[in-house]
Amino acid sequence: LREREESVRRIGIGDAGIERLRGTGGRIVIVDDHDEQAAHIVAELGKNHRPVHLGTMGNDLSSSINGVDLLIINAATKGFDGLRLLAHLRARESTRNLPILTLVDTGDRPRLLKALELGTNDIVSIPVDGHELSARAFTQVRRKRYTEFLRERLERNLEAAVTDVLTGLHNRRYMSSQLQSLVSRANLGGDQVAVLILDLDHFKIINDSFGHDAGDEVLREFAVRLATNVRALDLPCRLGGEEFVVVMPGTSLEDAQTIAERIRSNVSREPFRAKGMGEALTVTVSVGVAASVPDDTPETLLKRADQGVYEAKALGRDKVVV
Ligand code: GH3
Ligand code: MG
Ligand code: MG
Ligand code: MG
Repeated sequence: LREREESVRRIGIGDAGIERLRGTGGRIVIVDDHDEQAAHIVAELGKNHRPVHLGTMGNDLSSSINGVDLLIINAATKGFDGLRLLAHLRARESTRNLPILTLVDTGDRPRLLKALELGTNDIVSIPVDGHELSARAFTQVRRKRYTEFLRERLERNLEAAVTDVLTGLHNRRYMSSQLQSLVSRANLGGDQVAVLILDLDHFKIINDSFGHDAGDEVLREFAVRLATNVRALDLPCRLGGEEFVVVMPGTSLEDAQTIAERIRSNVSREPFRAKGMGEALTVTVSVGVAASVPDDTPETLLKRADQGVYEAKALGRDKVVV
């Protein structure tokens, strides 16, 4: 294939214009050893000041295809078999969805059918009508752009669905799903899982004294301290309000208690600073700790940790209770 690619003439117009690819233009690569026709295609696609970047297949197929919006293959090149190139691209994971427009001689039904069968996105007959080619090419580019847009939006939404908006920690939904599978695994003889529930002390006073925005800043600062005082595999989450949970896979009650104590002392030792608060403010947190026992459910496990929070509050707050 490499030899065949090398036999394809270069008709590119250099590397300019990649920055201008957004909008209706696109990065289009033409595989055609018919000079005149290739020049005609280049001229048509570049009309109306469309920011088009054109190139030809290089020696390295994967790098020359990287970032390309549309490939135009002449199925009737002399140098090599365009349909084999099409088949090759469709067989590879990285190029399976690459938009491809195939040029087929008018009346060459076998090649036309073969190209469709191999998965070309569209066909343009030779001799090439510039307007038609342009319309079909940019339809493919727009479709690709829109597909990319939808995929990016989907990824953002999926991430948003498991992230707490205020702090960037995992949210309750994520915590529940992770805890569910960790508890199930523990019950099947897997590693023990521990949880901490952390509830800021007298948070209402912070809000009432300094305002809701300052309260939010305290919550964000607390989230940072939480995240930086747990281990890499631990999952710091915000349930809502001033209530947080850390899910700790493969952790004993004793180890969880040590980490809880580390968080508690870090929080009370270093005063918090937030905009709108004149001086730094001492914040404290009450923590309940529990580790899974046989036949636990996420609910029974969290209930024990919650009981710890309740007792910590009763004992005067700023405490860890197992
Ligand atoms: P305790 O020590 O018993 O936990 O007292 P507390 O004041 O922390 O507990 P309480 O549950 O009475 O009050 C929690 C307060 O948290 C009340 C509510 O206004 C505030 N709050 C809840 N969600 C948010 C939030 O997202 N941002 C801010 N700034 N405040 C919040
Ligand atoms: Mg409360
Ligand atoms: Mg509280
Ligand atoms: Mg609370």
